[in-house]
Amino acid sequence: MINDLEELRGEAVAELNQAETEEALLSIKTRYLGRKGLLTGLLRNISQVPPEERPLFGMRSNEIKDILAEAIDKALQRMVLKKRDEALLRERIDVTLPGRAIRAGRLHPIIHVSREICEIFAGLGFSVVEGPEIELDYYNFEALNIPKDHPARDMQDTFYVEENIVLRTHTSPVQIRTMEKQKPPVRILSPGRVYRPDSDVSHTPMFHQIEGLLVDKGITFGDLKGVLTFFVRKVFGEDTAIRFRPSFFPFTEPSAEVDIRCVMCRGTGCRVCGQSGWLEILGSGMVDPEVFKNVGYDPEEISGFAFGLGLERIAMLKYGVSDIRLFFENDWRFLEQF
Ligand code: 2NM
Repeated sequence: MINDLEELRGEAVAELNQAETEEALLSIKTRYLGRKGLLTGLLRNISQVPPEERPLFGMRSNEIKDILAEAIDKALQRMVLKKRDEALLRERIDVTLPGRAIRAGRLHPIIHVSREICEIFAGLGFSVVEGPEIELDYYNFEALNIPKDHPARDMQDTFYVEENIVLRTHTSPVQIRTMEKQKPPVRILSPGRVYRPDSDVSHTPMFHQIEGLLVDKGITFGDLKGVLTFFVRKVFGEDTAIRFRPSFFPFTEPSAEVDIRCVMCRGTGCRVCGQSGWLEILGSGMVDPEVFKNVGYDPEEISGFAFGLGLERIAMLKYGVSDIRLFFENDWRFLEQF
C-alpha cells in the first residue's frame, strides 16, 4: 500500500511537470487532492492496510498531500507570474515615441499682423480706438474733405446702404469721431474692417486697415517721417530701405506714399514690384486744415499727421502670399502656416 502512495506521488509530480495552463493545474489538484480524488481514495481504504503499517501509511499520505498541495500552489503562482510577464510583453508600449500633437487654434495672420502693428505704436504712446463699420456719409467722406464730385464717392467704389449711409471705405471716420469728442493732443490707431466693391487677386470687397493719427502743438513732416520710418523698420527689418514719394489725398496736405525696397527682388525689379524695385506699403500726410476745422480744432494752434495701411497687403508682403483671397478661405492648410 505504501508503494501505491509513492506511485501516486510520482504520477502527480510527473503530471504537474507537464501542465502548462492554470486549468490543467486546477484539474490535477482536483484529481489527486479533491474530496473524490485519488489520494483521498487511498486514505479511505486504510482498512485494507495491515494495522502495523497504518501509522506510517497515514503519516506518509499526509506528507504527500502537503507536498502535492504545496507543489501545485507554487506551480499556480508561477503560472500567474508567467501570464503577467507575457501580458507585459504583449502590451509593451514605446514611451519614447513622440506624443500625438493636439491641433490647437491660432490667430488668423491678419489679426496677428494687426496686433503686431498696434503693439509697435502702443510703444510710441498710441492707443487703439474702434468705431462703426456702417457709417454716415458725413464721417466717411464729408468731414474728410472728400467733395461730392470726388471719384471715391462713385457707386463702384462704395457700398451704399442708404442715401446717406455707407459701409465705411476706410477707418478714418473713427478718427474724425475721436477728434470731435477729444481735444488735442491725440495719438490714436484705428484698426478694423473696411469695404470696397473690388474683387481680384489683390482686392477683396472687405479688407482690413489700420489708420493712425497724431495731433499736437508743433507736429511737423519730420515727425511723420521719423515715426513711419521707425514703424516700417520694426515690421520689415532694421535694414529696410524706405522712400517717401509725393502723393495726394483730399484729407492731407502735403501727402506722401511710403515705399520699401522690394522684399522679393531686393530692388533689382520683379513681377511683385512691377520692375520698379519698390513696394508701396502705406499712405500718409499732414492732416489738411479743412479736416481740423470740421472737428473744431484750430489749424493755427495745432498740426498733425495721419497714415493708413492695408493689413492684407502688409501680410502678403511679409509672408510672401501671392493671392489675397487665401486670407478669406479659412483653409487650415494655409492658416496653420503662420
Ligand atoms: C491715409 C493716408 C493719409 C488719414 C487721415 C485721417 C484723418 F482723419 F485724420 F484725417 N485719418 N487717416 C489718412 C491720411 C489715411 O490712408 C491711406
